Amino acid sequence: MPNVFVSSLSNLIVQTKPNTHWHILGAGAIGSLWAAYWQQDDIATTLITRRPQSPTMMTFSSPSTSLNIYRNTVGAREITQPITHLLLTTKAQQSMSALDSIKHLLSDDAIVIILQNGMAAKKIKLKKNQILYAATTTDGCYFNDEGSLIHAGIGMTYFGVIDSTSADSHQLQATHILLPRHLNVETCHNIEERLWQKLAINCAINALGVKYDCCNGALLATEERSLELRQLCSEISIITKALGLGSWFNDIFDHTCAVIKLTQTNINSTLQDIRKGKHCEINELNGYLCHEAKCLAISAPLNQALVDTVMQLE
Ligand code: KPL
Repeated sequence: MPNVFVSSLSNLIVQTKPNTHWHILGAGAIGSLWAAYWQQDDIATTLITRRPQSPTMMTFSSPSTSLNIYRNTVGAREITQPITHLLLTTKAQQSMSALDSIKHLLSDDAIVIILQNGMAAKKIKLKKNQILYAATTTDGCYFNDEGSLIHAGIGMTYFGVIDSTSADSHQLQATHILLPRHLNVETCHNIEERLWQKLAINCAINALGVKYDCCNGALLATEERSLELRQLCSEISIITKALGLGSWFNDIFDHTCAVIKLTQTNINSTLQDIRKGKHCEINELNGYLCHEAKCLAISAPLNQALVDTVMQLE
């Protein structure tokens, strides 16, 4: 009865609080959010960043709590102990180089979770006994002007094994119990499809938001824009269906409208990057989709035009 064994083992681990130390590569809002929730569970965390700062206290608020958290950032060169548990939350285009900078520090049986937009997790190769998970989230969080961390939109995170040969479902459950208890995290047996769902929504919203320099809600504000969004969604649907993805991808326009209604006032993450003069994720979003379309000999003129528009602005 392996399941019973695993579930009682899980309880034991929860009760005795495993002595896990999570390193988080990428000290932006989402990495800091996970660090804050782990601290609530008394789990040690270290944020790895290119520009480490002296340890500080900062305020963290969510709809149900407000507390002071300890913020500990280090540069990769300062790490001397092996990294056994790693959460990677960098921008998609930085994931490979970020991971390369700490790969030599990963223990031989390290657990690595990639939580970011896009499909970069598929390109990552680890050693035989290291386990790679991918995750996708609808949590919304940001640093306000005073530098406090705000968990504004309580969402859902799914995580699963990207390469099904690298871990079994017992390992998935065993990792699940190590994740922050007060975040909504669920295991997922088809994480690639979940990542594609998020990618499809990002391909539909983000570049169009940049084109019109507007918040998400404004993409449905006129009939013309709504029609443009509908046509874009139908192009995304043709490509994703050709990739063999499931029935969710028949109604990308409806799913996108639902997300837009929930996030009406959001400035999407690509537009935020463009406004801040930063390198954005367009190549990992619509660019990646165009690449997949090309491999299938499908044309993707609407997505390609958006990639070109955003690249010019960048
Ligand atoms: O994920 C997002 C993003 O901004 O990148 C959406 C869902 C579009 C919300 O703004």
